[in-house]
Amino acid sequence: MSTLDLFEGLHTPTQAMEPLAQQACVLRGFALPFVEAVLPALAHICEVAPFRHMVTPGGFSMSVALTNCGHLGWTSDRSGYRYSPIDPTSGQPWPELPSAFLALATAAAKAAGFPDFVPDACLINQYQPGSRMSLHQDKDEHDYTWPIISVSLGIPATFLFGGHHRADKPQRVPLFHGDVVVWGGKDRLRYHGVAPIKEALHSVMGAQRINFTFRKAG
Ligand code: MD6
Ligand code: FE
Repeated sequence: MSTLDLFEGLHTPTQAMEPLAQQACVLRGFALPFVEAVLPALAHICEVAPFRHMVTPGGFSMSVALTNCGHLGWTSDRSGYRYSPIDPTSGQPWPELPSAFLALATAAAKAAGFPDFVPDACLINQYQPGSRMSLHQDKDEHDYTWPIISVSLGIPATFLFGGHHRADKPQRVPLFHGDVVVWGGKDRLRYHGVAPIKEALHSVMGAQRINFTFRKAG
């Protein structure tokens, strides 16, 4: 029996779902039943491909530290943003997408109305107090028909969910340990970001927020 089978049927359609837009929602606490299986897999990834602060094309170091797992990893340097099968730090392929990650991502996508989603990339972000992510669109993927699945662990964050123009005033969405945000379809290219993280301590994760964003990039 695979881990995927173990998680099958764990979630009921009565899951608390908060709409953000027509094809975007928050699934409160959706990741909680997966956390116990996800954390050891995360620890392994961090040994093989440690968190690092990447440099933007503009020459600034990102306040969020990141790593990846899955076939493709998102990277940034002076020459631009891109997906690559190779971790530029190690010269090796990114760690495989763990089965517990795959189970979580596909179950969340299904619950949000994207039953055929299978990710090939998982960008893992580590936010420390003061880290932020300014408003941006996720535009480096090949095919925008697939949604973005964003999983929050650890200390709280305020997710900024905007419109199709940078100047559109974003909704401010509090996110807590175990929450999952899904955006796809006509909402796939909305601007979004994360407000500066406040000092806090989480009983399991400590003084950090970890975010997974699952994509189909290739
Ligand atoms: C979040 N993250 O951390 C949302 N996008 O809640 C993102 O929107 C994001 O973390 C592109 C690359 C990395 C990210
Ligand atoms: Fe994003």
